[in-house]
Order: sequence, then structure tokens, then C-alpha cells
Amino acid sequence: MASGTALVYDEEMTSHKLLWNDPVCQIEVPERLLSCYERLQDYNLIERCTSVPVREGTEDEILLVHSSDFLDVVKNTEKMMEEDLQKTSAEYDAVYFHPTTYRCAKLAVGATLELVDAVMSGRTRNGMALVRPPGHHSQRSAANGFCIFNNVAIAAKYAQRKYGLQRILIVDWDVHHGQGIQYIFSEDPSVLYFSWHRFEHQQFWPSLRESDYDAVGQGTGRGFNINVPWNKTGMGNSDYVAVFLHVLLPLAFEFDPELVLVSAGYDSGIGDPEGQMCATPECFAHLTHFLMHLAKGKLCVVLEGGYHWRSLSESVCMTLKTLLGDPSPCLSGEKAPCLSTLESIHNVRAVHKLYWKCLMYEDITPLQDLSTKPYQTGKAESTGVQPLTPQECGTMGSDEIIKTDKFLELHMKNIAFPRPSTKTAVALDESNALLLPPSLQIEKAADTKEFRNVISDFDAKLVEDEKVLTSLRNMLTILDKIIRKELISGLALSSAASLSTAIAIKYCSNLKVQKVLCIFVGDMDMKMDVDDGKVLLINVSSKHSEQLNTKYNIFLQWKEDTETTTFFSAITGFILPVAYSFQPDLIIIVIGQNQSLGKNGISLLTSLLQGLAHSQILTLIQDTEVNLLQDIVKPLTGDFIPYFGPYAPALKENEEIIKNLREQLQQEWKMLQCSAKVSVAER
Ligand code: X5A
Ligand code: ZN
Repeated sequence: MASGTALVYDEEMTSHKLLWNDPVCQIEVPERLLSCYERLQDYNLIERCTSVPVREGTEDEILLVHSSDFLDVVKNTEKMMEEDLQKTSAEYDAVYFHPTTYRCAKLAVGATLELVDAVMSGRTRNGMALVRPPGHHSQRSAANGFCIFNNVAIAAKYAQRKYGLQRILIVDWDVHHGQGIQYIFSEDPSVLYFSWHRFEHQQFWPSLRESDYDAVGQGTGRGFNINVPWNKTGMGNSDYVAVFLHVLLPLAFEFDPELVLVSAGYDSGIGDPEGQMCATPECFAHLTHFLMHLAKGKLCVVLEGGYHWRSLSESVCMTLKTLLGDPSPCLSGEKAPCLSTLESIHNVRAVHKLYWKCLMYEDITPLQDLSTKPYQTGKAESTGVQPLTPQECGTMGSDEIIKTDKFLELHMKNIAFPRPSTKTAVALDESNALLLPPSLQIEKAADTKEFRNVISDFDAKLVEDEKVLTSLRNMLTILDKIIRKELISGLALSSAASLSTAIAIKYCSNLKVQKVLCIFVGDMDMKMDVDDGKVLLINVSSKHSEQLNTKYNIFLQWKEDTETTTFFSAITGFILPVAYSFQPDLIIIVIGQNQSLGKNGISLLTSLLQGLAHSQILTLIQDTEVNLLQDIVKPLTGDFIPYFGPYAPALKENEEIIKNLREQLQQEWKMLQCSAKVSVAER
């Protein structure tokens, strides 16, 4: 499997700039790129990446998306004087040309294509291109919204041609609607386009009817366009994660792309004058981490917007660190999506249930009927929401910019997490260690007073059985190092998984670990004491149980009956929402007797949970399941992205179980909410 992260950048793309006064365009400045590159240097990220040189995109490549007439228009600006440049710019909405614009736009295309080549050839696993001018508003024959050529759309066509790809996912997390990409692929089922965007019931630029959630694509492309409108500003981390968990990820896993392209605009980040949203930089680490689980990790991130330099550059660093495999900082802020977000999620799921199997059992209809709402250009009739004036929106008060600067300076210090020199370790006897990848550290079981105390406190007789004692010491050695942050994650075998789990939980509480998430897969033959709110236990078992669920003790009955895993619907629809609501400091995954998930389900679970608790995960395996050892250790080390084969829909009874659990627990764990039908009183 390919490894490494490409970084494509060239300072030449800073030569494109605005030569006259224009309040709309004045935010798209060279400093955007320069500040990103500087911040990457500060964090020593440049030297960890594979540097890929840029090149110009060729005419043929540009013509994959654009008309030759339009190409000629752009070409001609190269020789123009200021007056003609202004005239040509005025032909388009929110666009400026500079004598170097054509050259830079070609470099932006070429940089994006070089990134695609690096990833598709296997030279690197993933990567990022820092480019200007941006691309996602640009259309076949029109520049638009600071965009000249549609870098990402061209990249998708290029990847289809050159590598014969049949399914490409484009994720557009820029705060504006990439209507250019939507138009280019609206009838194409081979490209799934997802965009969220500030919309405010069509009051926000570009104020298009077709940016609403009911634009699902046309003809054979129906179902392959996903729009999530933000009808309020101020959306934060939980809103973004909720949309990923309840809309994008289920559909994307079902689509099963061969390549993921991100139109990565950071104007959806905190402090941005255009977006007016609140997502903090680490949110982009989480979004990136989610997407790394698709397409065997083949992920190309391409810069679009982002106008608050500090916010932009910190978010870019978070994205790149995640691509490089660093643990994500914990998400800050309230752990619940807002009502307006729930409305949007509800509506998108309702219009897409016709096209996607993962939504077919959902009993939802859109909250309003848009089918007769006319398509028109320009502004819709007023809904009473006042659009921001250019003064309020295009140019944020310098006070406010500085406020966010100060906030971010402190915030980034607060969320910084030390990188232990060893990532993952195991403690087991030699015969099993032989099976493991050599990158793994092998720990010798320690024998400390604390270990002895926790074991004999639990049951004095335990110290008499040599075999049990050794396996407990192995486990505690690893757990102790994780808690002391000498290790990120680790794995231990156990001759009695339930007992080991109980002792691990006890040890965590002795060492004052605040919150532990324990996911026990298989039969638990012991009752765990989890009622103090410090431990959240989810038991996944194929057996039926009469157990009554409580907030901290949850039973999830799940049976896989095929080779292909369907468990990801339980992961995105239940386990991750609960985990993101709980925000654990440490995670214990136990593979017990009669576990029913198989190696794919467990790998995916392990890998996705690494977005939480700074990736601090202890995996415990019952020794009868030792055949799974290799497959379970791989996702822990992060060198490996699990792939779980083509999509298979979950069984109806499994989907019903998730739906019931969601209903039971969504008041307690609010990230489970995905419908606006939860009454206001209940919230
Ligand atoms: C790429 C991008 C925004 C254009 C805003 C015009 N464009 N009001 O963020
Ligand atoms: Zn934007």
C-alpha cells in the first residue's frame, strides 16, 4: 500500500493579484498562499511531505472542461493593459484578471493534475495542492467567484481519462456552493459531488435556486449531486461532523469511490469574513480523517477559498498533518448540531432516500415542498433575511480579524498534543510477536506495585494463576504507557477478555483518566460497573439481550451474515455519533469470544475511532481470536487504510436496531440526531 503525502506548491501562483479597487474581489490576495506556506514551515511539515513540482496545465487538459472560446478569452488577458483587464473582468461575476492570471490559472490546473498523478501512480498515498486562483465556481464558458479554470473538475475528467476511473467523489467543504462543479457533472453518475454551503434560503451569494437540497442531479446523474444548504451562519464543529456522519459518509461508502478529490475551501472556518462560520482548525483534521477511509486512502486535497489568513493557514496545517497520519486533536465546542442543521440533514436524507440503499428504510419526507419553487437567476423573493452588505461581508472589521487571530493563537497552543516517539506497541509472548509487522514496538511486561495492587484489589486469587497474571501485566504495561502518553496505541492478548477489560477500566479510574469509551465486541461474561459516567460501554454482540439500555451501558445487537461488512452503517450511524458526543480521553476496544464482525468491520471501527481521544486506543484480544491479530494491529499503526470491499446494504433488522437505538438515546447523545422531527421541547 502506498505511503507518504505529496505537497504541491509554487510561489509563482502569488503573482496573480487585483490591480484596481474592487470591494468584492479584494479578499482574494497572494498572502493567502504565503501565509499557508509560512505556517507549514513553522510546524515543520514541509520536510515531512514529498514535494511535487508544479507544471502548466495544457490546453487539451483545460478543454476537458472548458470551451475553446472561453480559453481564448483567458489567453487574451495575458497581453492586456489595466483598462481592458477591467473590462474583461466585468463580464463575469466576482472575477478579476491580471497579466499573470492565465499563467497562474494554468499552474493551478497543472498542480492539481500533478497531485492526481502522484496519488494515482502510487508514488504517494495522498496529498495537497496549494493553488491560486481557485476553481470550483468556474464553468464551461465562464469565470466566476475568483475562479478561472475549474481545477478540481478538470482533475476528475483527467483521472477518468488517464486512469480509467469509474467512480470519483468530490467533496466541496468550501463555504460557497461550487455551482461550476455541479453544472459540469450534473448528468454524470460517475462523479458524486457533495457540497455544503452558506445559503440562508437563497439570500447568500451566488443565490441560486439550484444550490438547495433538492438539486440531486439530472438524467442518469440523479442522486449523484448532494447539496447541504446552511441556512444560518455560525455553524460549528458539531454541525460539520454531523453532516459528515449522517449524510456524506453513508452515501460515500455506498458509492465506493476509487479516488476522492476535495475542493478544500477554508472560508468555512472560524473568523472567515465570507462564511461567518465557527469551525475551528481541528475540525478539518476530523473531516480529512473521515475521508482517508474511502478509496483506499487515495485523497487529493486542493485549495479553494479561505480569507482569514490565520484561520486558513492553521486549518491547512491541520489537514496536512492528518494526511501525514498525525492524531487529530479533540474537537472543541458543544457536542450537538443546531436545529437549522438538523433541518438540512433531514431534508437531504429525505430527497436522497430514493437513490441510496443506506437510506431506504428511513421514514422521512422533506419538511417543505420545493417541487414548484421556480428556478430563476438572480435573487429570490425576500425571505426577510437581510443579506450582508459588502462592507459587512466582504471586508470584516479589522477588530474582528485580530480577535480571531488572538483566539487562534491561544487555541492552537491549547490543543497541541505531544507526538510520542513510539506510535504503537504490543506486549505478548514471542510466538505471537513473530506474526507482527516489524515497525511495531514490543514491550516487556512490567511488574509494578500499582499493577499488583489493581489486580489483587480486584480479586486476590488472580495473582495465583501465572498465565492470567502475565496476560494482565502485559495489558497493564501497554495501558499505562498510553495513559502516560509514551505510546499512542497498543495491543494485548488476554486469556480472559472480560476480566482484563474490568481491570483496565479500574486502572484508568485509579490513574484519573476522565472518560473511557469501551467497545466490547463479542460475548461479555461479566458485568461491568459503568454507572459513574466515566465509562461508556457499548457491547456489540450477535446474541439477543434483554438488557435495558442506559446512557452509559449500551447493547448493540449486530449480526453480519456475509463476507462484506455492513457494519459501517452502525459505525457512522451510531458508534461514532455516540463517541463524538461523549468525547472520550481513552478508548478500549475488546475483541472477545464469539465476536461477529470479522476483520474488516473491526479494522474500520478501530481506524475511524482514531479520530477521537488523540488516537489513544488499547485493543484487547481474547486469545481464542488470535488469528485476527495481524489484521487488527495494522489499522492501529496507521500505515494501513482498511478496505472493506464493495458496498453491501445492511440487513433490514440491523437498520431497525440502529433506528431504535437512535430514538432511545438521541436526547442523551445529541450527535445521534439527524432529523428535525425531534421536537423542540425534547431538545
Ligand atoms: C473560491 C471562493 C468566493 C467568491 C465570493 C464572491 N469564491 N462574493 O471562495
Ligand atoms: Zn469559497
